Amino acid sequence: MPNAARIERIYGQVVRRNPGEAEFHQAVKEVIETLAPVLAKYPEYAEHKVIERICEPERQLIFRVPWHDDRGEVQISRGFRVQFNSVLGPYKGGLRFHPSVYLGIVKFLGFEQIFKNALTGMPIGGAKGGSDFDPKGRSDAEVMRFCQSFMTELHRHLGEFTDVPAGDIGVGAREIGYLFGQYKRMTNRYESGVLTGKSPQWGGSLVRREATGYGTVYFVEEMLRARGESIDGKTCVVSGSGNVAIYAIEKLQQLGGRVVACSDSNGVIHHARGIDLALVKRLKEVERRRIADYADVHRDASYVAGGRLWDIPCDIALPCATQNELDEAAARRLVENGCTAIAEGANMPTTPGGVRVFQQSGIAYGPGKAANAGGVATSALEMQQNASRDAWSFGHTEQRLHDIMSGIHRNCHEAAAEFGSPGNYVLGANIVGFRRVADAMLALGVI
Ligand code: NDP
Ligand code: 2IT
Repeated sequence: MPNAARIERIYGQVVRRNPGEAEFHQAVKEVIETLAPVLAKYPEYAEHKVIERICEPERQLIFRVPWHDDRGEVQISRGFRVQFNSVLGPYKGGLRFHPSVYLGIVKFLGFEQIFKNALTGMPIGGAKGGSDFDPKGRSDAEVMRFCQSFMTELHRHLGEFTDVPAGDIGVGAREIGYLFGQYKRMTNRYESGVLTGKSPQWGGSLVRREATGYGTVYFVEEMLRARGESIDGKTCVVSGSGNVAIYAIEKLQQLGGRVVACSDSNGVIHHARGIDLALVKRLKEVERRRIADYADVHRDASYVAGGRLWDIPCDIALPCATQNELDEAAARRLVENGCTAIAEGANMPTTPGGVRVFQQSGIAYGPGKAANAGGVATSALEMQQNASRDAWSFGHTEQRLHDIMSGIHRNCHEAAAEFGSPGNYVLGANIVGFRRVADAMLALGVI
């Protein structure tokens, strides 16, 4: 069977076997539609049904998470962990707490995570999890009780050699603390390496908080360097105002970029003079407020509820909020306005139509599984420190992150050229990530 037809058939099977999971279908399609030239060069992958096996998670957990709210009422949330692939190492990937979470989102994220983690070159498999629990407006005590109930069920499936969760949307150091506390209590073990994204005060790695945002900007730096350009003096927009967005803004500013806009799910802040990052950090990290409040402090900034961030002219755009936040029309707008580099801090933030626009325009486009891999790579560095009972300095860890991002860029760049599409980081990332997983699957037999 011709390889294009084989891939089409596999995609059809994925859609039929996983009904109603649109994001998962989208993520699978985006990867496997680039793999025909790989199957042509390495027929053993088709012979051993490697793609078919990769598309089926090794294990999927769905569980009840009952908890008491502050009024004493019982609430019932749904918990998920999809342990997708463990040929390269223990399952690894974040937990997302957001009301939109359902199996299709967890599976898309877990599927992406397999290839992203392979790209880092670290010994980590792919997984994702989370809950439809909405932390917004919940007290610390409610978040703690929820996390304790979530871990009471999940702990039996985790372990430093089995499955190592971390943060994602709605899960940061506070939640990781409550989750770790309950894991420790349930197992009677101080097993630091079972979760990453811990506070550096009790086993976390320096730079993990900054890693995804910093890494995304390092990836931009490399893409621009390959074109003889740099970040210095460039106008930038960053979507979101959470963990990834904040540290992407910080690194852009350190490298001379002028960040003029950021957002949250309610609206957009545009500050032509440059975003005041200390204020964003205070509002979001300390006071847990909305980005709208930024405009109360800076009267020369504008806040537009439901605004369109991607309409703001820029040289560099970093989607750092959520999936499918940048559609075809937005992509056209960015290109028309002269944007020359996009890197995805978020997972799958660009719709397939948007990706086509970027690819046809020839601008530098770094897909999430390469551009945002710095977060999970630094999680793997945290695991390494925990395993050796060591704690590295900020400078040393940041240098390791920088080297890992340069390496990912180089590998994707070279693979794209090797397979006849120079500059196509989508192709490069998919091929490098896939081949690492596929070769390990061949070596480990039919499992
Ligand atoms: P946070 O929870 O810290 O921040 C999320 C940000 O995105 C907030 O500004 C939030 O706005 C916005 N957002 C979330 N959901 C939506 C939505 N449905 N529509 C519009 N805006 C939304 O999460 P992170 O910064 O950690 O994660 C951001 C992205 O980066 C996600 O795609 C995540 O998967 C990805 N990522 C994260 C990594 C990490 O290490 N944390 C690693 C690699 C990728 P609001 O407050 O209004 O909800
Ligand atoms: O999407 C991601 O890579 C993450 N949310 C981080 C995963 C991790 O294990 O650090």
